Amino acid sequence: MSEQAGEKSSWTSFLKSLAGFTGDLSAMTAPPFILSPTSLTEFPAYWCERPELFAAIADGKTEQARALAVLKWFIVSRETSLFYRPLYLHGCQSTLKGQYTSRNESMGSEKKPLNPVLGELFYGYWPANAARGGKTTLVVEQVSHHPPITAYRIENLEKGVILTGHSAQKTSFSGGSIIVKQVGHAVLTVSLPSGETEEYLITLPRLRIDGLWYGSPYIELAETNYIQSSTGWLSTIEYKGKGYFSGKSHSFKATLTPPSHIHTSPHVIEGTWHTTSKDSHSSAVFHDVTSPKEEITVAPVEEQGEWESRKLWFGVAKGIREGDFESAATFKGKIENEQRQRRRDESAGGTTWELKHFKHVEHDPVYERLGKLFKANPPTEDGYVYLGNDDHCQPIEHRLDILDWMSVDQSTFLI
Ligand code: HCR
Repeated sequence: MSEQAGEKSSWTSFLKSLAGFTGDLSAMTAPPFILSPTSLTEFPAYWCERPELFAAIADGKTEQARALAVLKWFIVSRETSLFYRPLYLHGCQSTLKGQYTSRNESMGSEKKPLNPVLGELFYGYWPANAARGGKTTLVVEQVSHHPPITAYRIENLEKGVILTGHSAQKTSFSGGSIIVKQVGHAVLTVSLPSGETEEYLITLPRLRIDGLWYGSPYIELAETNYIQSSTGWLSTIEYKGKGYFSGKSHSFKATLTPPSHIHTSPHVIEGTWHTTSKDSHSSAVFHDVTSPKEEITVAPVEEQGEWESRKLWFGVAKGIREGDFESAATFKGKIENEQRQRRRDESAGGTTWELKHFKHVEHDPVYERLGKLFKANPPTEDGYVYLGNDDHCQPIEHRLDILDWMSVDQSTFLI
């Protein structure tokens, strides 16, 4: 059988195995040519490929300006309002473009990322510069294996902007597409010069993996997600594919509405999230498909610890990149066996794996408090509190402030 025919038949069997499937897609065996050499623990870096936009949230002079800056960082390719010219001058694309279309650009189609092991870590940073102020750091930890849950923390402490979140996925197969419900949320905090802290609850959109029948899967975002500010400003972001608002793939419409005591017309921003958008408060459209994103800086593999993603998966990733799938499978098998043994040892010894940077809490009070304002569904979610515990960590006083703000019992962390 030719290589192409072989790929076609293994893809067809994969599709057949998907029919009627619900659950954890990451655990499913996929044909080699659809495998990505990158672990899912690296994905939170997509939140910050435009570190200027992340930092610029702190520069907004009003509640409205900051809410718009958060929305811009989250989605908008380029701002059109004169009010936001300074941000536009930095040149930018959206976090969504990185998260959902970058594999198509770099690898030809969406791929299946490596399924992280419990305790896997990914660290990196974007260096300080004049435009973005301080260094922006990223700490990621795989906090659960079954189901896979990834917790992350992004900080630009000089600017006082921090993002803490976790992400899991529930997948099902329907109408020829894979439907992925993102479980989890993120909380962005901005420390204001007044000493107050502004919070933003960010929920996550659903995604659909289309193009399966053609063997070239790609992501389309669906339904709605919200960014609720503690100041009352709310962004509602609706996603549609071809044939709806603009008849284009990756279309969205974001509406930023003021709190009830402010009487101003909402901002309505429409466009396609991987290219451009337009704000109803002005009429200009900007394009920004050429501006280069900034890759995260990561320590060389030789300097990484054994739990760090690129070190842990080195052999597997090399095999996938070089098309040597036998060697990739051997290395993968070794990691999986080692993990199984670890779990057996833990249950024999009556112990459980201890997380390094995060602590699980049954209820995230920020989700519950801000979620009420837009009737979040579900009304409550669990969360992961950041503990620090490494070179990237902040002074203990700051972390205690956060625990206090999250109404978490501090004594738990002071043992
Ligand atoms: C669904 C997905 C794993 C999860 C990935 C998530 C949802 C992870 C959190 C990020 O913030 C955003 C994100 C982006 C990815 O698009 C999404 C992945 C796309 C494919 C992958 C499946 C488990 C693999 C499916 C296999 C296919 C390609 C047939």
